[in-house]
Amino acid sequence: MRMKTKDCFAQEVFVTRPNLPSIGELSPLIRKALKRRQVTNFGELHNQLEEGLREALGVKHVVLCCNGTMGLFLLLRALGLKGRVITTAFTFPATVHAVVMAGLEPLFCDIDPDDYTLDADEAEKKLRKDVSCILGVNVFGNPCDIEALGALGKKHGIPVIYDSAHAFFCRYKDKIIGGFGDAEVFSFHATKLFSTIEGGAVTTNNREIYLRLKELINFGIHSEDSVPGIGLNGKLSEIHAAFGLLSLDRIGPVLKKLQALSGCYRQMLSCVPGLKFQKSRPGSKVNNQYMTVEVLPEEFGLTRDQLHAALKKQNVITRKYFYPPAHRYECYSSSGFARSAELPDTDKVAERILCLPIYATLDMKDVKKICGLIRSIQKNAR
Ligand code: T4K
Repeated sequence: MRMKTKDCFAQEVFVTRPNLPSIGELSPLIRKALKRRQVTNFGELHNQLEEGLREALGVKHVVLCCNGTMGLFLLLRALGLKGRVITTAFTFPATVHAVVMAGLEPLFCDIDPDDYTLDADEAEKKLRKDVSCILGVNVFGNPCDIEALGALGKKHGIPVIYDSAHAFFCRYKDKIIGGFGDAEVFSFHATKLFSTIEGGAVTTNNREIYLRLKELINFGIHSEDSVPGIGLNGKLSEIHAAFGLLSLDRIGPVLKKLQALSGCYRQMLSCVPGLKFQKSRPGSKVNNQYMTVEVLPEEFGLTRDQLHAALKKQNVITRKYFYPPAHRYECYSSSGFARSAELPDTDKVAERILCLPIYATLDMKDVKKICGLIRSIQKNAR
């Protein structure tokens, strides 16, 4: 399709860009760490960040770690699980790989086709004796059915944990995400609205889980003379913590900007036939870190892949998060848990989903231009 030159972007617009502090903001913190010569292993900035997050998320314990994947893996280990873990295949590879790496087997349940979170009814139907945990993903910041999953966990005496990689500062029933279930895991990667560049955290109100994790992220060491756990190096350095402290300071304006950009997308795209937005769970509040649309090919006139390619031609780099879904990964093609998975809604959403550019430094006029492009691509589709 031909597009007027003025409609195109001269430079690529990515799905996201990191929120970065200036060198002027960063250097006093880093200078202090260098002066102290304590640059990792639970230094002062690390401890300040843990304290700041405890307060911001209203949770008793925060364990900072080197990335969200390590947080997930070590949390699963800390829980001492065996057998199967009920989870979703509509997620980033980290979630399912962490389960498998922890020596556990995923038991996939389908997602709700409107909000993309784990279907709690299906989880209940699939729950069997060898299931030792439920791992929900608060996908694109939309909270799972926390009440239903919590009740299920309680009924069967198994822990319920959340991959909240996307859900920093999201809310469920007026409570901030971080203190739900037995524990939650955040990613603080550079692509996240709150970032330590690489990093993550496990949050919990359970002191036992906290104490076990604290050891596991430090090689399983309890004291100078005692190593009771098989742990790894999952620590967060002072340099990363410095980024986090500065990121925490500016969270309010970032959330406000993302909300405005998301509102603009929704307003300008709601009239386009064949585009469906993710539904939020009633009583929840998302952080708008992701701007997703589902492309319904019959009505839109093009498939998701065709829209993705058409936008790429105009320098708009969208992403197909999360395609392929985990039960379709090549690495699991010989695994029974993947081959036996029947997940029609997961497959359908994964085939149609597209993440549009959204980040705090994106101009509103660029969002309007992207919406204009999508509208004209759709109009010309037939
Ligand atoms: N659970 C869930 C549900 C997750 O989504 C994730 C991570 C995890 C667990 C694991 O958390 P971590 O272990 O990562 O803490 C990115 C992120 O790397 C990943 O953290 C995130 N989810 C996932 C959704 O997105 P990619 O492979 O898409 O990254 P990449 O390099 O293609 O970056 C996306 C775009 O961001 C680029 O097109 C350009 C922009 N970008 C990226 C980087 C790194 C920049 O502008 N600057 C940068 O420095 O995974």
